[in-house]
Amino acid sequence: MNHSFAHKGFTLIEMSIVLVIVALLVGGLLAPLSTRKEQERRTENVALMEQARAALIGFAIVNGRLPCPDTDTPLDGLENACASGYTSLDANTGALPWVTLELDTGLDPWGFPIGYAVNGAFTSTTFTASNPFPLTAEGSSTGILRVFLTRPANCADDAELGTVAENVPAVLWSGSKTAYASTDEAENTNSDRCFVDKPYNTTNTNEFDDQLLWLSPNILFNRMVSAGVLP
Ligand SMILES: [Ca+2]
Ligand SMILES: [Ca+2]
Ligand SMILES: [Ca+2]
Repeated sequence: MNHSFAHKGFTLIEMSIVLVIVALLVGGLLAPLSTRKEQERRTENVALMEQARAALIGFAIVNGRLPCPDTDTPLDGLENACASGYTSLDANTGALPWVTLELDTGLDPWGFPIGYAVNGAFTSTTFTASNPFPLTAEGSSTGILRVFLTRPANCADDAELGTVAENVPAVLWSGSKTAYASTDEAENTNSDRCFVDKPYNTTNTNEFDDQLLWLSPNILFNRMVSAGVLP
């Protein structure tokens, strides 16, 4: 009796094996799905920031200057006043002034505000012969926004190696999905004039998923000259 009964259904061991196989299959399918979803967000984020960068150039052509960051709490999307010159390593950092730029949103695909830093020299309302467009601001040391491959030992040191970009008028960045505690990501949230941009990395203690874009002073200069808004 017992013998034939045992073969009418699954034994506990058989059930366990089936459950393990199902769990493995579902897990194997879900992992690539979440990876793909994350990659979609990253692609969408770059498109958002590229749109913001284009809006910055348009704003500069119309107004003869770049906007200042939004620094209100809570953010209202409108630029706040920023310093035109620099006396320290502090930068004009805050959030993208998306309302001032007439953009749909100032949030990245993870729901966090897109960061925006601007060199105050480019927020001057009028560039004249005595106040020229600061294409060659390199060397004045303070106030110039710079992007590095890894966190510089000294943000003030112009001789730091691994410079990706220097003398950029504006930097846009997103912390993306995770606010990692890596030192390179910390460089992007400490409100000074130095930033880090490097390849996506999920290795423990060296994580980096921030996304950055910056405005080339040469492209901005070229577009403003083409539009006839520089002296
Ligand atoms: Ca504001
Ligand atoms: Ca991050
Ligand atoms: Ca920094």
